[in-house]
Amino acid sequence: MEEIGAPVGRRVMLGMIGLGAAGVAFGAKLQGGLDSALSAVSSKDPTGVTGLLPGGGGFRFYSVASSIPHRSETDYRLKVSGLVDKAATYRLSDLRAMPQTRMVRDVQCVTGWRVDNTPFEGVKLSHLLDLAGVRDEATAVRFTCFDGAYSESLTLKQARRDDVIVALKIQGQPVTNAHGGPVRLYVAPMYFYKSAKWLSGIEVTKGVEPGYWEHYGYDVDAWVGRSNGRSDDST
Ligand SMILES: Nc1nc2c(c(=O)[nH]1)N[C@H]1C(S)=C(S)[C@@H](COP(=O)(O)O)O[C@H]1N2
Ligand SMILES: [Mo]
Repeated sequence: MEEIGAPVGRRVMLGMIGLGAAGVAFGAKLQGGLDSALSAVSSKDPTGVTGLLPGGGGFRFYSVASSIPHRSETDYRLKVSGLVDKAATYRLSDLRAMPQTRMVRDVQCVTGWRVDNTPFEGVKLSHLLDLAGVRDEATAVRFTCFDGAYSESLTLKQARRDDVIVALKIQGQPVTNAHGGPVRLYVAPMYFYKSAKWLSGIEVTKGVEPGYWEHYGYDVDAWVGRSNGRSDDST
């Protein structure tokens, strides 16, 4: 088993360099478009892209897109498709009517910042997969976002874990627009880059398709380690 908390490997370092470059590019555009809550971008931040949000509960803001995409409560849609028997498109009200799971876990970004004991609430991804009826030939799930830029993926086994949810609330409040609202993914046992913001698509696929940062060298299997409430093995 790989050691947890070991120094970041070469591939992760490459990923961080990629993050820095993208962050600077975004940082420049950030000044123009975003609301005042986001203008407090920290110049000390090595990535250049993060800022502590006032009232953000210790969260920083990340986006690879050049502006914050927005969907109103009524416009929002989540499409479940791919290798399933029953593809479906859900509204926010549909998701709210499903069984809700609450869990309190640590948020850990691969660049180092963390927010301890953060309550997340939403629908288990496994519930949505069960409703869709996953076909035998499928082995993975791909997530797409309405920012039109980001994507992530998990193996089906990872996706079916109890601590992977389609989150509607963070810290007891609806997920804010900046943090990926109205709906984002939360993959508790993995680094936060797996937790796709502005979730708009869940596609069941034949194999794992590496996500956005994984093209820059981040690990596809992004386990944080046993420190985050995970006591089983990492497969
Ligand atoms: N759509 C989208 N999701 C994303 C990202 C992104 O750039 N776009 N960044 C990821 C990374 S690296 C982190 S640390 C978290 C940051 O979430 P926050 O902005 O709510 O703190 O979102 C993850 N999900
Ligand atoms: Mo991150």
